[in-house]
Amino acid sequence: MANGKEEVITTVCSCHCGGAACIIKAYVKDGVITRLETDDGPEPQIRACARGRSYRQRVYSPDRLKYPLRRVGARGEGKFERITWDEALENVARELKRVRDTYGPASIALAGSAGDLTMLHWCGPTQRLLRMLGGCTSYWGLFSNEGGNFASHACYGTTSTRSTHDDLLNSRLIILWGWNPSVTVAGANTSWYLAQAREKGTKIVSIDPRYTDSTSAFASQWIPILPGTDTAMLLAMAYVIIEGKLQDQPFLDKYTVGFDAFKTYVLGEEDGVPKTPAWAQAITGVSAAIIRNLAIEYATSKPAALMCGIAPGRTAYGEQYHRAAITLSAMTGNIGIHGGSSAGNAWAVTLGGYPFVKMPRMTGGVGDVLNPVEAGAPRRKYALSSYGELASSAKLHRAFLADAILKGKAGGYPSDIKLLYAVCTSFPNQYPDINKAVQAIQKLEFFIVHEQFMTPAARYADIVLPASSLYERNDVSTGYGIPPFIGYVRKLIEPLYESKSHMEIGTALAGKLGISGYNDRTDDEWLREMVGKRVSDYDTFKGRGFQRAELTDSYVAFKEQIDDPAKHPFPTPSGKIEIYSRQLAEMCHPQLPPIPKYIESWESRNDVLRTKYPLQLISSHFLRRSHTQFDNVLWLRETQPQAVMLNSADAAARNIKDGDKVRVFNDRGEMVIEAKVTERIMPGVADVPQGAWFNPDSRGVDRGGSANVLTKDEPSPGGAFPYNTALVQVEMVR
Ligand SMILES: Nc1nc2c(c(=O)[nH]1)N[C@H]1C(S)=C(S)[C@@H](COP(=O)(O)OP(=O)(O)OC[C@H]3O[C@@H](n4cnc5c(=O)[nH]c(N)nc54)[C@H](O)[C@@H]3O)O[C@H]1N2
Ligand SMILES: Nc1nc2c(c(=O)[nH]1)N[C@H]1C(S)=C(S)[C@@H](COP(=O)(O)OP(=O)(O)OC[C@H]3O[C@@H](n4cnc5c(=O)[nH]c(N)nc54)[C@H](O)[C@@H]3O)O[C@H]1N2
Ligand SMILES: [Mo]
Repeated sequence: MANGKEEVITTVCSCHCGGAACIIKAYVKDGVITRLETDDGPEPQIRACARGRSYRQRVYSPDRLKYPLRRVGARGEGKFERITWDEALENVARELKRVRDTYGPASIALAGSAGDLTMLHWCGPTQRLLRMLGGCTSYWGLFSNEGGNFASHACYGTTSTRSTHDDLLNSRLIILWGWNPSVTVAGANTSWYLAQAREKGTKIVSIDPRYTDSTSAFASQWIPILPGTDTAMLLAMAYVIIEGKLQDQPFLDKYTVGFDAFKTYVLGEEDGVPKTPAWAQAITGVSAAIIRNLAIEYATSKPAALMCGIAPGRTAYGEQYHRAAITLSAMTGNIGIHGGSSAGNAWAVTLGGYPFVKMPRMTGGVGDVLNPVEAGAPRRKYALSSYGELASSAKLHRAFLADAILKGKAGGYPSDIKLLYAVCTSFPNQYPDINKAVQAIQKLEFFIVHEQFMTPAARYADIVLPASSLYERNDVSTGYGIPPFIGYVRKLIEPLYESKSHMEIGTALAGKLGISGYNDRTDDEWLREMVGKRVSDYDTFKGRGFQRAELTDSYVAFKEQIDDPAKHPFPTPSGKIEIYSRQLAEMCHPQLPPIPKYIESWESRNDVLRTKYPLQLISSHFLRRSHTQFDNVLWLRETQPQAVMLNSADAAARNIKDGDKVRVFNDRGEMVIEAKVTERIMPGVADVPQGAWFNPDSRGVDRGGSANVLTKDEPSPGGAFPYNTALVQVEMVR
């Protein structure tokens, strides 16, 4: 409304990050967002980070997609023509029908992810549409922590394993294991609680190949470790604890099954290899003395919080790391108590009784339609009993998307994919082995993308439908179910140009496809149903912009199970924490053993491939981006260059100086990128921050520095994406 008045509206930021639902105070005048600020109210404030505060730059970015586009050049060439919405929708509807009728609905695949961590406008509306059209090939495999999920299902029977992070103030020792919440947020205020813990004198230790911002701000000890070897260190810690009889045996006897089998393995009685600190030193690069000291400290500093990040689990056999960590927290009796940690994973959701968990989303509790393609499909062989619908064998693991397009049913995949519909995800950019994904895209008959910018995903599409931004539609954001609050995302301005929301696009396509009953409500009616009774009054919540949980104390995962095990068994087959899993034993998969074991990864330090590619690559999450999102925001770009982090010894051996242009390559791909030479990463490891936009030159060399030109599409047996397992070489550009 153009009345010259400036309104101040409280809303929240939401994007695919570890915060999501951080408070934004938006200034809006004459239908234009003029300024964004964040929470300056009472503590604990829910303050937005640099990304949230720069969101206006994203909304008003000159490269916002303005109208529907149809490809005119070759796929990936980036040549498009403007078409009308009507033409675009006709074209999409025609192709969806053609592919469904010619090959069957399973030939249509949905690629989806978060976009924003909101309830309504994500890929849910498209999922609903495709299911109503007859179904589609859908996916399983969380990019982030499928290894952690597998381990949590195996040991606890649930993935809801996390306490609220204010409980860290009750810990005597905090171990940040591959966890860098100063950058990844991990729930607004996690860093604030860590800062308070440090001020109180709590010892904080960080175990990470990199000296992270969290290490520098909070930790008094940094233990660099070689990627993918964490399980070996955890097993050696278990060895020290067993050797010193420091385990909490009454806890193990009362709440767990299978410790004896684990002990037999750790002591070497099963395979002749005692998992001693000296054994682990040779694998991990961490000295035996440091492993021994930390083990004793952890076992004798109760309550102690083993805060397990999920990056060490995004490795070739990532689930073993998570299972070993859970076992260690059980051995020290740190589960279900204030100041402890279940070690499930530091990103997990929280268990029942906590008001904002398991919020329904569009096609995730509300607006559900069953997927006819999955009806009657048998369970996947290696799915655990608590997996629910994710166990369907008709679902494709997302890491295999490219391979499945290339090989189809003949290659053992559930369907022959002819049409790909990507919403709120960056395929090929964020999927392992981009170069294979690019080949796969060429094989598709049709590729539809909803996008806000000309991203690598949009560049390969046949039709690009311009999506509205977060502040151009109403929604509700819960983040990952981590923060003790939810936020109302208020529509601040009308959708820019011709952009539309995902729900509007779904509704318009349903019309073209003759699907009735797709959407008979306003966005707010949907949201009101999703939020349900979780807020006392929906309109008050909407007006205030957020609601906090009324918690009288920090929430502790599994407290009920520990306080009253007879009444509250663990949701596992045995009712106890399963250090030994009979389910896994029955699967007979050598790389999914019933107790956690160290399995050396492919492309490890001992691989012969290392003569060619001597460095272990990891790809950390970057402060100035959420994955690919915000990469085009110039304010944020100024803060950090996209660069490969190299230890000065590795750089010197290659004659590389800070800021030099280097090639990073292996058999899967190659990029040219700046080098950041530093002591903040251990020798032998290179880090390319994930999420940069793939930008191949005429020789196919990526000039954007997108980590996935180097990664491999081979998930762990439990389903973890192995983003942090890859060997590379780095050389000066000649
Ligand atoms: N700013 C920002 N925040 C984000 C995101 C983002 O893109 N940007 N993404 C969000 C999402 S969806 C997710 S899933 C989370 C991801 O959160 P994380 O997985 O926790 O983030 P990473 O930076 O990949 O990894 C954390 C740390 O683990 C270290 N690490 C890597 N490999 C290993 C290993 O093998 N062993 C050990 N011990 N450490 C290792 C890295 O050096 C890094 O410092 O972050 C969320 N938050
Ligand atoms: N090498 C490597 N690769 C990784 C990782 C890693 O650690 N290393 N991490 C993995 C992890 S944990 C994750 S979760 C995935 C993330 O992978 P994705 O979820 O695929 O990544 P995003 O960048 O969030 O992609 C969202 C895309 O949707 C578009 N979009 C369309 N509509 C909307 C909308 O309405 N709102 C918003 N906000 N965006 C919209 C955005 O512009 C963007 O291009 O990446 C994974 N890839
Ligand atoms: Mo993620």
